[in-house]
Amino acid sequence: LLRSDLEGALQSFSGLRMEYQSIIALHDGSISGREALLRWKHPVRGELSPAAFIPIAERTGLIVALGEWVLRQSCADAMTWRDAATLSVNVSPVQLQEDSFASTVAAILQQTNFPVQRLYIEVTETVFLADDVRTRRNLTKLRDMGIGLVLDDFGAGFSTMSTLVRFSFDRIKIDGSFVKEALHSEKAAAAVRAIVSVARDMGMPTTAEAVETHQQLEFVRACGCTYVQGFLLGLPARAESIACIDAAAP
Ligand code: G
Ligand code: G
Ligand code: MN
Ligand code: NA
Repeated sequence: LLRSDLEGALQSFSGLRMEYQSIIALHDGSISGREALLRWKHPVRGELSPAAFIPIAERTGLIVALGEWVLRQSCADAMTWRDAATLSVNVSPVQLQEDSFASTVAAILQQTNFPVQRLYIEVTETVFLADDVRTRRNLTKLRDMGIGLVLDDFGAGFSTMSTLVRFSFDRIKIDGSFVKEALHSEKAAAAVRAIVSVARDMGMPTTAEAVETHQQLEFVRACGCTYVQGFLLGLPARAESIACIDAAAP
């Protein structure tokens, strides 16, 4: 059911849109970048979270076309931003298994004219589950092109340290569950401190996500996180409203 609806949406890209959430640099409070988040307004079911339909898109292979649309739309939207914020795009492990993925990204950058050094690709550590040679090739190509690689949802999966040891990422995003629990759980707090410490020793900045309260913000600041993201600092917003905010700024 959802599958054929998604196929339909992909024919015309109707109901699909991107929203963008600010990524704030803690050292000066500026907007360092924005993460592109896919949204689908289903004609009957209403707004669906990507968590509800990305798995279907992955199983059916629709994620390849969908992911390409996401990248092209995000790069085109980011070209309208008045600031030089970076753009972070989530990419599925299935996309990375396509031989052509890196060259597709290169073509989209060329078509949209988006500067390669402002693009970050977020991957979860499950990309390494299959130990797939095409995945490694794609990631290496992306990094050689000058695209930043972010290890997303860090700490939520498994074999996390070996992922960090065996592949070079430019940034780590600490899974939101730790931030949520840190103020109530000394163990979760210790996990955040440990991740920041490992990342720093490996030369990588960290992003704390899902920051919803001032207390959480002060906690991740005290831990030494580099960037923060979350409802406290900015809700995901439509592309048009970002262009407006920028235009209104002095
Ligand atoms: O935006 P939200 O919190 O609802 O996202 C839920 C999940 O969907 C997150 O894990 C997020 O990384 C993922 N997601 C959001 N947008 C995209 C996208 O464009 N492509 C892929 N592959 N995943 C996305
Ligand atoms: O897995 P990934 O980090 O890509 O997922 C980002 C998801 O987190 C998006 O779906 C976004 O809507 C959601 N998100 C962003 N800020 C917050 C927040 O402050 N709290 C919660 N619970 N979710 C958030
Ligand atoms: Mn992400
Ligand atoms: Na995440």
